[in-house]
Amino acid sequence: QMSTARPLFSDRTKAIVWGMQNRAVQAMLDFDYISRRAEPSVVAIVYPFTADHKQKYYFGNKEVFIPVFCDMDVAMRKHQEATVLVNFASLRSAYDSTMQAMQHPQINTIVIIAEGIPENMTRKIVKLADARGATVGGIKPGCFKIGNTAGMIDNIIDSKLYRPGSVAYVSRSGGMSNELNNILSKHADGVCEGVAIGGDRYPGTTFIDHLLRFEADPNAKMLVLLGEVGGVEEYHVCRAIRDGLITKPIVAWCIGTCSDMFTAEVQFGHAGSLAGSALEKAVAKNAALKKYGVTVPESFDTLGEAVNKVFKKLVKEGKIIEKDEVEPPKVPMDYDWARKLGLIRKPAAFISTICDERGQELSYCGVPISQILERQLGVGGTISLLWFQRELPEWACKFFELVLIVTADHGPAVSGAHNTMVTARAGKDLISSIVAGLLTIGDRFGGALDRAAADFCSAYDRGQHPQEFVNEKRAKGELIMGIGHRVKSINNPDSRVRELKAYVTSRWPAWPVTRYALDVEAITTRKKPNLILNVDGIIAAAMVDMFRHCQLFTQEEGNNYIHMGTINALFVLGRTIGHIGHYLDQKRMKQPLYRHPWDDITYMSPLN
Ligand code: Q5B
Repeated sequence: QMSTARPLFSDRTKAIVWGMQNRAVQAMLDFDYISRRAEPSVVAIVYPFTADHKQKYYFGNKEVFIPVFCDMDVAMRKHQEATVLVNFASLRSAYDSTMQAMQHPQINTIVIIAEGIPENMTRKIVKLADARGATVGGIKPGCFKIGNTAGMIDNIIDSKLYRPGSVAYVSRSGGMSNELNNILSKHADGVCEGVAIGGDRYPGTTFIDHLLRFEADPNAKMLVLLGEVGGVEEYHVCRAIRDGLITKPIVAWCIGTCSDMFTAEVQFGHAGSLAGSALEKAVAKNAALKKYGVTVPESFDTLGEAVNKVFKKLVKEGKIIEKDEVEPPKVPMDYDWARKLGLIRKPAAFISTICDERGQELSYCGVPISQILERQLGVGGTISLLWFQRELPEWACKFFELVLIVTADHGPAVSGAHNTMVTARAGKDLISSIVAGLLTIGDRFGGALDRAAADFCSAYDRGQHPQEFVNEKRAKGELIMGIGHRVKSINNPDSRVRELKAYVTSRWPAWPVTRYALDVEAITTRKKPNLILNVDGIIAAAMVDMFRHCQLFTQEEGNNYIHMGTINALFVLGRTIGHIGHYLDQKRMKQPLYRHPWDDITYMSPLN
């Protein structure tokens, strides 16, 4: 169905790729570069599921932009120089996109990669293809490479596909073509052009289409056909030889000669590789080819030797003049690939030791989340892994959860909640509003935990009597962190503190620093009833005891955690829950912009 003389590809062939196949496009550009093409072979990409944009690729070590169009017709109109469509559409959309492409006369070759297109659709495509070539893969060294044909760049270099040889071949599939690329580079001077027509029962083009093209191509000095069991295409080749349409020497082999060893009919991988009659068997086709003067080896294993024999003869006859090998330009290796191969290393900008999301399953400090759920480690266990990089005992994890519950909120009047509400009512978003609230956390409000922990444990470690500690603080004019509350007192006890104290004193293996803090409270409350051990203070003292008595931290590690700001984090985390609640509450009730009433502000000018 194809014009016999028309070459499919030249070193100026331009293609449009259907589908966001970044690797395949880059592989084509890498091939172009080592083939010393002046320009990349891919001029546009069609991808209906995106807006028009430009995609970056490398041409050698230069970055180039290739336009991506969501509409194929626009891509064709803007790139009328494109004559090839490499269609990576899935089996569901390959038919429609191919039919659409065939409405553009500029396209003379369509490469369809999808497998599994229904045969009735394939036949319609083949019928309409008329004088166009449809293949699944192909390569013309020095000129053009279709998509992923011939594999990775090192394979292409190894098979010398960056410069033309003298042998043109046609095969069924990419895998078979790869074998030939290798064999022809080792046993002859390499490939002049190679095409894989696909393993379908109704291929877009046939062996004879390409062999007739190769016959007309003065650069193809010898031909290779790698067929397989199934179909009768090889007999068309025999007839063409008989009729003098093919005169160049051919080496051929049909794979699947072992099919006779099976009692039943066997299908070999490809849809078309099934012998429907004795004629379609590989053995019969090999015999027929041999009868018509084709060089047919004893087996696939000796295909290379057969090629070499014919090649040497042509060299001897002066029909092939071997050229000096020229090194191809070096394609810079992709960073990711080089790293995978262990060829390069680079100091990482960040180190992370708590979480890994790269594998199949997210893990927190090495524990997969499915296990965290299965073992019911809960939010406390998750904090234990992500904050402390170890699995803390159940009593500690439950304590974290208890802290989150009791610190989640303490009414709309406290600084944090107030700020969150004012911000929400000013029309700000959730994050701005909760952050506005969180920013009030500090020594006076909710953020006294770290300093309370540090002060209580330092005084305890120094063996300082609680009274001396209170006196020292007073002498220095410092407030005792973790002591005192605006509304709670011994007369109006804080139930949160009571709950936490009950939990710690019943579950902790030892709680000397908590004991010490309670002794301090006994002294301060004698001075003023509101100078109680507050919620910050009890959490702080309990955390010091946890670090020291769970047997999972050294003293130094425990102290480091205290000085890092870890304990305040518990209040921050808990109170975030409440701030979110206040934000949603204000939004739900569509509360207007807040303006503080004048009568609640005393205006005093220093000049009055
Ligand atoms: N005096 C908490 O003060 C508060 C003293 C003290 C020695 C002290 C104050 C304080 C340390 C920081 C701290 C966390 C500002 C508190 C929290 C979360 C919350 C909040 C909520 C929630 C309260 C009156 C007299 C003065 C002071 C003396 C006070 N504190 N002496 N050590 N620690 N504590 N913060 O009531 O002789 O009269 O001059 O800074 O632990 O934030 O619910 O509201 O969940 O949201 O304003 O629970 O204690 O007392 O400053 O008027 O002082 O007591 O020197 O003595 P007040 P002040 P004097 S929990």
